[in-house]
Amino acid sequence: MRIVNAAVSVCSPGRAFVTVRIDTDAGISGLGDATLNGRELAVASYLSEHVLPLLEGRDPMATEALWQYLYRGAYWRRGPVTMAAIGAIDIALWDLKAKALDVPLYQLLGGASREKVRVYGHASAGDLDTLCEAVARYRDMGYEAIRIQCTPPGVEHGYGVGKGDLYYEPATPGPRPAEETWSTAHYLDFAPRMFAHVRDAFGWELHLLHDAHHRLTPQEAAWLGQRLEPHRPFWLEDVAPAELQEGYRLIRRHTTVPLALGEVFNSIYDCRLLLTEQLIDYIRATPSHCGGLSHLLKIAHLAEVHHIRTGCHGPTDVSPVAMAAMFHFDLAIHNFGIQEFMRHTEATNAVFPHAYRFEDGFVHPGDVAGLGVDYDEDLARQHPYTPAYLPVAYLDDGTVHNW
Ligand code: KDG
Ligand code: MG
Repeated sequence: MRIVNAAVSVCSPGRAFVTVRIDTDAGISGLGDATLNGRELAVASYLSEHVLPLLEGRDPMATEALWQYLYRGAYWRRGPVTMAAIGAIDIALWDLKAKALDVPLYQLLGGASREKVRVYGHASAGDLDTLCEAVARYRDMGYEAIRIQCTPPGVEHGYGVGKGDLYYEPATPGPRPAEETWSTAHYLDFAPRMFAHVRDAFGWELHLLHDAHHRLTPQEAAWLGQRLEPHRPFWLEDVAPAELQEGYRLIRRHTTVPLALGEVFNSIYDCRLLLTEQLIDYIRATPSHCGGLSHLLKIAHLAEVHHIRTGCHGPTDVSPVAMAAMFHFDLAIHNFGIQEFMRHTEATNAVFPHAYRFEDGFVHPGDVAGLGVDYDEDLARQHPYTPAYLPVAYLDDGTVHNW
């Protein structure tokens, strides 16, 4: 079997997605997701100008050799654009390989290690009582694990507060990013009260998660972690940026709160120290941003050696193609922890019909050969690309902060 064609397309059924399709002379095709929120055209162009033309005539079953060729062969290594492009090719090749062997993809990753994949949903609101209503809504849908986000009084936009009931989409359409003002002091005052309020309302029946979205220093993160310990969060996510991985030593020394990190990572080198020193509990790297399944498996195996579990990033800005890749991966690897599952809109699901299904707080990837996802290209063409950007955050004196 040889690759005869590889193409990338960008569509916006509610939000933008970058999709790769690889075709073979055996009539089998594979799909990959190359979506990088707010930078979609950079990845699409890297793919169409520099990567896809190299694939014709190659053996699609040689996933590892092709990965190494695209990674080492470019000379310029790592980075979000390059690794999203390699990730999409790799996911498409695994999809193809599983279709060629007529098995659901998880069978090639070790087979099922569990019956189903525990997922968490996103409850958010502008005040605590409405937050509890959102938590109850997710609980009633069967979710056992729920991320809670609420706008702190005195802060214009709390991170992670969605506009609708079930869909959270931080990117706003337009030629420039929206601007938001942030106050760490108000947030630190409020976050422990938010946890206390939700625990009072729901007791211990739910796993509660929270995302600080890179906005604290390690010292502030340690302070917050200590105050959240009595409320036993499932995890506290992205408390501080991790360009300085050593910074997590300080956080770890001061709090036992479980830490999750890595949704912006694009290679194993971004988390090597975090894993080998056991500075985190959950690694959030995700296949479409982190070099595909081939590379993510290496991260998961290094994590396993150090008693760290996975919690792949699964926001609305990865397409159902990458979501399916995660569900197969989650079902197969031993050190799976939890999977983020933000709901895609009906418009998105119509463009990407899929076999994975949600039931009572868990997802199963389905037993269709390959990933179990299709791409309706005619429908996709009816949703042309609409540029949208993630917001930029400022402190109240005008200093640019981490969004
Ligand atoms: O594109 C950015 C989003 O994916 C991110 O803000 C979502 O932090 C996020 C999460 O935990 O899902
Ligand atoms: Mg996050």
